[in-house]
Amino acid sequence: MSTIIDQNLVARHNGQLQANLHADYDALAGVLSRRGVDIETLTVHAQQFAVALPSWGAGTGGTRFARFPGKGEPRNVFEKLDDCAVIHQLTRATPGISLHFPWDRTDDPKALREQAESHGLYFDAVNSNTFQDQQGQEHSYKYGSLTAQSAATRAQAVQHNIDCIELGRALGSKALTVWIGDGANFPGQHNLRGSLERYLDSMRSIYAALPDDWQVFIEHKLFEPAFYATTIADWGTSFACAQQLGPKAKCLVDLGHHAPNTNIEMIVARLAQFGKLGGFHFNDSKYGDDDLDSGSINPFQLFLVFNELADAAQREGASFKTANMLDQSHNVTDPIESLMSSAVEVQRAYVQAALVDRAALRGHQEANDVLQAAQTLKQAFRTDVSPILAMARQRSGGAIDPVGAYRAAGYREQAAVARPARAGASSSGIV
Ligand code: LRH
Ligand code: MN
Repeated sequence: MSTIIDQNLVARHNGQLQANLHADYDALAGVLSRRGVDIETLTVHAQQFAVALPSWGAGTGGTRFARFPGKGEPRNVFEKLDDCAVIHQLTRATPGISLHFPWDRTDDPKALREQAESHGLYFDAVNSNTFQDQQGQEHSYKYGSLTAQSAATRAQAVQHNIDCIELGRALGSKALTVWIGDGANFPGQHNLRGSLERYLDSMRSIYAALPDDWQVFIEHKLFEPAFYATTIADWGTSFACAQQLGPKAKCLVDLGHHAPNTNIEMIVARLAQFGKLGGFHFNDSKYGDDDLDSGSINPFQLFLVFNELADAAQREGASFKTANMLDQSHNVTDPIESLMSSAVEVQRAYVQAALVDRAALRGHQEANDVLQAAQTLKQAFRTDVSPILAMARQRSGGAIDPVGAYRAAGYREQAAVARPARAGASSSGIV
């Protein structure tokens, strides 16, 4: 596997941190063994963790007001891939990349696949885009895409999704994520039932085009860009549609797509119970779809989501799998640093959830010992598993301190030289 950053530099950087890591690791091993937990089991568990990177997160993001590009912005999908390779080289937790079409369209998927495989990377779910109009596009999506009144517009949107499946197949992907912004801004603008009937009709055509070993993920979102009624606004609508479509249709939970204070871990438990939990777009938010770094605002919620995944895995065994992806917008940080620290925060929640004493928890629940039940969860969340995450990275050939090693390597400065900034004022929009 070829690496982008000099692996000797990473080894030297690890060398400076080795002794402290081992001291912290041994101390934590002591704490956990008093709880009857073998730290080595958790470190192996951590090494098995993987979360896919959003290609669109490799560049600086923005809002409708403005986007302030950083230095050395990736200018095409191949440079986004290089940046993702750096993130995986240092965290060893992000082997998958989720592409977005047409933002990542390429005429040479073979070369893209070869570049990815040369860095030990693969392509996770691909994302279609019928929430923007492309140059020369015949029918506008201003009034909707898969739910548009115009049959020609719907057909165009369906065909785009089928094209995404074809491109995804050439790249080795096994799933399509369909998020549409379709909806209404005014009561009366839409017949609410009619728009969902048209959605299902369009999705049936997309479903029919799925290869046997593929899945389609329906991504719900409460609002934005529609501000009165979004066609796929919540997990209930997404679930009902996935049921209607068939076994290859599952629901994708983007953590930022809910009203404030929504109990997202309960949505996860419900979708898992009914066999329709397909995957996640991890991020964090305080108000709306803020697309902030995972675990940066509400790490306890992230832990509770993984606690539900651990419960489902205990019930269903190794066959229980979800497609885990990040979906974030990095407006004021170096995207590579944010994606590295976010992948580590999601991995942290995954390991903390494995620390939950599930037998004790069930005992307290069955005995209605409310406080002990709550404390059993909190004990796992309060446990600082950083030494386990760092040891897992080091044993997998990564960096004990990914951001430290990245900065020491001067990758961003080199990219700024190799990728001269495009002149012109700052634009707006998420990418
Ligand atoms: C919609 C969304 C969706 C992507 C887009 C970049 O808000 O979460 O997953 O297609 O962001
Ligand atoms: Mn998303």
